[in-house]
Amino acid sequence: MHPPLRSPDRPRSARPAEPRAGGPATGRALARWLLALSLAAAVHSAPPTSEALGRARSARHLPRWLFQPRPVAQRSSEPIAVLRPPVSGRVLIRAGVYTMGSSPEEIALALELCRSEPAGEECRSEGFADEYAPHPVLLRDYAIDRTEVTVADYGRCVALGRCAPPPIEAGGRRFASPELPQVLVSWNEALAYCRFRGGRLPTEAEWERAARGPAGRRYPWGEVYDRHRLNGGRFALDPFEARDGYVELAPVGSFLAGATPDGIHDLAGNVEEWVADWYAPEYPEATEIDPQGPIGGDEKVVRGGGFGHGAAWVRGASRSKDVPSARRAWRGFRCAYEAEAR
Ligand SMILES: [Ca+2]
Ligand SMILES: [Ca+2]
Repeated sequence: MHPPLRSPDRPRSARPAEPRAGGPATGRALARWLLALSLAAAVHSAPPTSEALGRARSARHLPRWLFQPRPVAQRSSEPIAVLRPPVSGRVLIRAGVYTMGSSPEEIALALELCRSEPAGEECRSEGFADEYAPHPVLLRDYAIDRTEVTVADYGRCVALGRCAPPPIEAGGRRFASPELPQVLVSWNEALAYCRFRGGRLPTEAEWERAARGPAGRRYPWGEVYDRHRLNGGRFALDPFEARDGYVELAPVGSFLAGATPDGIHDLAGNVEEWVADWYAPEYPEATEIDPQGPIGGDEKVVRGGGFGHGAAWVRGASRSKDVPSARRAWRGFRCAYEAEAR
């Protein structure tokens, strides 16, 4: 589960670069400090059962380049603007079986990754126990957005009166650029947008299949973490990581080398993503067919980690959760569609 635990008493281990946009320097510093505190407050709280813990321990689609290329500054720290066509559209994922969830060995590796972070002494294996048990899942054909839903996308729905305007206060205006992922939306608002588009939120199983592929790779691009392939962060009092080019949000599709082989972007990092399912602290061991998650609950599943999360929390199998009404500056979503609706 993520986001990582963090101690407010821990000294700052490093200063990140200044944000790309925002208000006066002191205002930005305050905003970032508040965001860091908010990230810390959003710590996963529900420990898994001792039974789950014991087990954990023992153990396509052609791109449509119909748009004019537009300049996109790919790295905020470099003075070069990289011209590339915008990423858009959907990817069809064919029906098939894959293994959802993590083995005890994979959970142990996640813990190792966690312990390598600046605040690694706070890592506990129970933080990842909810990825257990690995189990076969059969999914039907479905389609999923290539990118996180953008501010421009969401704004079209707002303009038509079909979506609620996001509560962007003065301090959050830096999150309102058209090419950035839409943040500060509740689960219900995310669902309303996807319905407006003729879709729905992806199930947790669909999201994980999109990120891990049929063979269950660890990250969208492969097996090894590489901070240059995503907009991520770190497990520390100050979770911001600017060495990937972005302190906070990045324009969607900025990390071409971080896409899945079938061209789905930012499934690791940038914004963590709402999915359809209610949260349950463990998976069944039996084979599931097109699982939809529990029939009810208090919290919805969130996937993929955001710009404040490190290597362990941006794995394709990593899970998090939050109450449906929550709005976070590091959380967005993407939509899924029935295959025939493409
Ligand atoms: Ca970053
Ligand atoms: Ca993401």
